[in-house]
Amino acid sequence: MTNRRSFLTGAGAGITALGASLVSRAGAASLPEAPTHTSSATAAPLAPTGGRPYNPVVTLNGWTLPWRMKDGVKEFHLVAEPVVREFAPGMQVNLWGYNGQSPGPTIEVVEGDRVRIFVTNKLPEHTSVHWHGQLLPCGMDGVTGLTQPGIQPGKTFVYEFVARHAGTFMYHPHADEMQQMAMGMMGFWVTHPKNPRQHAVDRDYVMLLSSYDIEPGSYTPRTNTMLDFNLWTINSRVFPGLDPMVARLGDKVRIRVGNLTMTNHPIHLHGHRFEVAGTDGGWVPKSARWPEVTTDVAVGQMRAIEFVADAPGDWAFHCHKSHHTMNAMGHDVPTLIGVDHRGVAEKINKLVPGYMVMGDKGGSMGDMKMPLPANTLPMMSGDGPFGNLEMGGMFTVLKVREGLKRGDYSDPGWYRHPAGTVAREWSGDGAGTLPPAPRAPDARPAPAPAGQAMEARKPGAKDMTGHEHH
Ligand SMILES: [Cu+2]
Repeated sequence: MTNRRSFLTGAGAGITALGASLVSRAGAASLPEAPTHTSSATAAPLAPTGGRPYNPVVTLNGWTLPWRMKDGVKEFHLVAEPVVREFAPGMQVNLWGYNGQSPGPTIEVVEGDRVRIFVTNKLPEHTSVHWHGQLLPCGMDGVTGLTQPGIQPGKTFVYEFVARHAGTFMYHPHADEMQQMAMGMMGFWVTHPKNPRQHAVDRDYVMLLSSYDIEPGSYTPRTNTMLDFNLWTINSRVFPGLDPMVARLGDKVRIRVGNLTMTNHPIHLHGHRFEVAGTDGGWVPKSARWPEVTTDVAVGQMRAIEFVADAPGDWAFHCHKSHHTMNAMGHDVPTLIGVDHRGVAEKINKLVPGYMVMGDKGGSMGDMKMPLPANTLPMMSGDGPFGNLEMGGMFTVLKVREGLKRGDYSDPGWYRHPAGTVAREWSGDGAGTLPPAPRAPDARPAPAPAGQAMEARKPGAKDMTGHEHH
């Protein structure tokens, strides 16, 4: 398998065949190999090696699972196991995933394919795989206790069904779900149309949204967290660890997003209008699509957006919840904008040399270089061509360039703006001699002068002058 794959970076490093070592000799004779992948680089699209032709997708900072064809059935082998995932350079996390990665490898098949998936459990507890969105026999739905017993540690189960309709899907455990998904167990699934010209695009990116609660300086998510996650990831990576999505000027681009976090994500793209072309149930008829620049992806949903990359540049692509584009932070802190700390800081500095006032001018960390615990990331970071991007989490960049080669996904570097097209400091008449900004008004009531009692009035009550208030 390894020699068929080429990588944007890493040249195939990180793939090893586990296959036979996993199972008994008798089992090995019938089990397909289970390739693993430990690099967090974006793998090149995996061209089909048999069966009906299709246009393969690109899993951002991920990869696609190779298969073998046996008697007309596409056979895959997933191994549920503990993995180490680099969220961004400087932060490694202990997760659970499939075949060496979280998320697991993307599975790509064609409408009408008969698919057989072997699932080997190398976790310390039972698991199962639910094929989210597929129309399949009930007993293949992967719900522990309802449609099958859990797959015990060391055991291999086999699922088999026909991929009945084209579209965007996911897979994840339906066993001890809160823990297993909080540890990163999930993967993407694309069923391509029978006719490769139908719904054809030039570039087709896929990503899963997941979230983690990892105390700064530690390596393993807290899996009992219900809502208060502190790392919001695309394919278990955070900015600046996410690769850019690259497109050639004029390319038709699809981005498929699946949400397996515990909250919704309004996904926003700059500089372009897109249409939601696919949902959980399949393709949206052309007459029912409408233009958007942000689309909300609710919990458990998939959305496929499509647009023509008609604007050269480096365009932000991100979740619009601003705390989802930051990395881990202590957030039990008051808002200090407008508070005058000067006297306080001087006093504290006598006791604690080096004390730094934070937040009185806003939250920007742009100029601060604070010591961080080991294995964590700055809250807002990422160097851009104009300085610190002050972003983290669910953020990456769509890079649209003229004259790229078809199928070239390598990072073209930062956009070179045509002269006179970049916002700049105004230096006309009067610049530098502006009056100081007025102080912002304060919503709190002025304190009552000493010795004078405060009067409270109820709406509708008569005041001392006899007028009625409304
Ligand atoms: Cu979000």
